[in-house]
Amino acid sequence: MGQILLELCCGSAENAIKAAFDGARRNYLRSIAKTLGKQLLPLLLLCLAISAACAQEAPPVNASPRPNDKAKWTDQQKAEMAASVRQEFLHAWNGYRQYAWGHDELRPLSKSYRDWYGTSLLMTPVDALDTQVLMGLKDEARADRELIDKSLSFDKDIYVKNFEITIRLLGGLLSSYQLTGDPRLLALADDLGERLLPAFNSPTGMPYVFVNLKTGAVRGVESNPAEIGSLLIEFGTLSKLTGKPVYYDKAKRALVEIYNRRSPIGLVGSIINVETGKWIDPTSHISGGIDSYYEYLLKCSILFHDKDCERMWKTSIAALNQYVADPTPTGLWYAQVNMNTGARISTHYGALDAFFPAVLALSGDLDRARRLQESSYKMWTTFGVEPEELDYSTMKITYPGYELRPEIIESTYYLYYFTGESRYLDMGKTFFDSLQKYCRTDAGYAALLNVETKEKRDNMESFFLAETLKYLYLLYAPKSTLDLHQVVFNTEAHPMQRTW
Ligand code: DMJ
Repeated sequence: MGQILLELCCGSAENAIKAAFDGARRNYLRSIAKTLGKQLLPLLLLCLAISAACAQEAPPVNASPRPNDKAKWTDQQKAEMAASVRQEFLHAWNGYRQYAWGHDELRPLSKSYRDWYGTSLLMTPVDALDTQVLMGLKDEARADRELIDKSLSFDKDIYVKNFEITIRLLGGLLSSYQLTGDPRLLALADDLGERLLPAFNSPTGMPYVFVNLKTGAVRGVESNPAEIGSLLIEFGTLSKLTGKPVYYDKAKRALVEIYNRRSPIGLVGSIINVETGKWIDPTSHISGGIDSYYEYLLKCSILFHDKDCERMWKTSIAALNQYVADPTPTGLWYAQVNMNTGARISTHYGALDAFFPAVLALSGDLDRARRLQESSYKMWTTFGVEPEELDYSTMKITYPGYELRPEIIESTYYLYYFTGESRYLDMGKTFFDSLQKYCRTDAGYAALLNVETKEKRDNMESFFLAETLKYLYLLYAPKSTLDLHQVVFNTEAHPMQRTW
């Protein structure tokens, strides 16, 4: 009985102490005690005492920031922000059109282009198309679709990264198909899906890193949970839209296989061999290399009503919050720990980790989502732009670049959607102002080599148009532009609709 009480009361020490000192709650407890009789009172008092003891042992935690809705945004102000973001999207797209048309990416400083595999797969046009549709850029979307129809071919003797091609191209083709109804986009997605399938032919079912689009040959046995477990939104949607179960089955098996190799405390590591199924690096975290594995567990449970995914998500988030979450006196962060013991390895957090408040918010955990978003915001405002990574115990930068990443803005969008608090509109403005101030060039937008010196890098990743500016636009656009209750975004911000 004592043990049950202890677990009951220590389950959430923060909530317990809040409740214990909350007046309304006290009255509620009093009325229960009155109703149920005096025998229960000692039990309840014991419970409160244990709660308080547990809370004292827990590390101090910043109180959840409360909404600062004094300076509410008017519809007019939001519309103006959305229009400005749309304008900047056009600026970047026009740079691509002028200097990189038909290629994968714009080089915004040298005003040239880059192709990932020596030949173009139209990464930027495919990644950017649904943003154009959502922004109502009809002429741009039409020209983009014509380019894709005329020049995109996957019949190429090149080894491509299964994960990147899936989230950017397969995801982009599918969401644009759903938004436009253009059957050519679905046909391209189906062709691409068939060519990627051989990647899954490993002894474990976990995909190889690279697959040759023409021959189906594979290579790359050392992979990670994100690249193995973030394929089901795209392959699953393709499966539903084409009626071919093989796509769903292969991607789902990969996700389950990586989950099945979690440690006894429920965590996954950083690197695994897809042939032997043995972990090579047991470091667990929520950052790049693992991040979207967690995201897809939750999102696939929503998009496909997949009960296995729901169960796997619940087990995983409990382990993450028990061992990886780090509620410090300066705020909530997520650290690096050993997947088998939970022992802390380092205290790094960065631009990629900043996706997690979005996932927490989507899961209904607004308290942690808010707190973690405050930490991400601190990471951004400390330097004027967020670094790729810092050590949150010292706030010293460990990787100084900024790749025009979207995650912090993605989380801002989710938090605004679920709370309606104007704090998140304010945050979005901070990000937009910094982007314009430090990353804008006359040909588009450039990554930063160093967020302290603000020196630029000759790179504009396709996700800047697919994600960063899309989430920023949706933050201020009317809700009717896209209702988050009707779609699930893949990890490249391509919205999938459940039409089946
Ligand atoms: C994108 O390609 C995706 O969001 C991926 O999940 C992580 N990295 C980039 C953006 O930072």
